[in-house]
Amino acid sequence: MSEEPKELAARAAARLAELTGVEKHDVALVLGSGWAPAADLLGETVAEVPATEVPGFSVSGVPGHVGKLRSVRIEAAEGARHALILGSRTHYYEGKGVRAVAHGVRTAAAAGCSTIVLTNGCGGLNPEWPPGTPVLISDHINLTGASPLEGATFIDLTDLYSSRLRAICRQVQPDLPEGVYAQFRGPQYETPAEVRMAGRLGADLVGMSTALEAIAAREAGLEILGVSLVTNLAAGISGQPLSHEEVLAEGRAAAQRVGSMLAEVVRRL
Ligand code: 8IG
Repeated sequence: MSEEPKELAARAAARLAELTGVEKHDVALVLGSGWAPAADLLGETVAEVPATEVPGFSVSGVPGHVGKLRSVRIEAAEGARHALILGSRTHYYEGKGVRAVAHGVRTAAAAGCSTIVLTNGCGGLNPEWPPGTPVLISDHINLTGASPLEGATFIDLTDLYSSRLRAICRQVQPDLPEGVYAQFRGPQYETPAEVRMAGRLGADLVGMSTALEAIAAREAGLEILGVSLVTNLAAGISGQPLSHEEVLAEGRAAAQRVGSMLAEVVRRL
């Protein structure tokens, strides 16, 4: 029988403490498509560890997803914060199962984090949000048909994306819009009809990662901040076809602005 997810996460956290020399982390950040450059703006890198040296992590097959775990020190008024940056995320569409998808989040909790910042690159449905617009996730619609939870785990998902943390973000950047994130399984982008469907269901953003991670994070007891970067207008919204290269380029351009905002948010947690 395979190892239980919590036990694997505990082993990963112990190895991470060993490799980084940081016994306890306070906040974890999962950096999605195009967000990697934001890591450099967060603070002082204390240690960088290839994800492959930590139990349960595997190499990502997606260009732009860096398979590194980084410990970053962020100076704040009340003392330093230790941020754990998860530069490698496993997507559900990779077919490695929901345990692999949730492992980073569970490791963050086992490493001592009480807060997790889930970022992603996504498609936007609102034509007034051009590529490069950061959007706070206010809620999600899980269209994957999957769950990271096993067994009769009837957890509550009210205020899943913490209104307290969203308010802190808006102290830092008052004009930040919020929206509902719909997770599709992927890896193909949506058809225009699927994007219209998502809009009618109440979605403002479409992506392939964050909903399943947020569910796992809530189960693990983490307070969750979700921030999407609109890297492209969703299919059919602009009439232009989607390209992964465009997505990466938008992320790089926006990383500067959004990275320093996130650092300031972490200082205020
Ligand atoms: I970056 O348009 C990125 N990720 N589902 N749709 C979905 N995921 C995405 C998109 C998009 N852009």
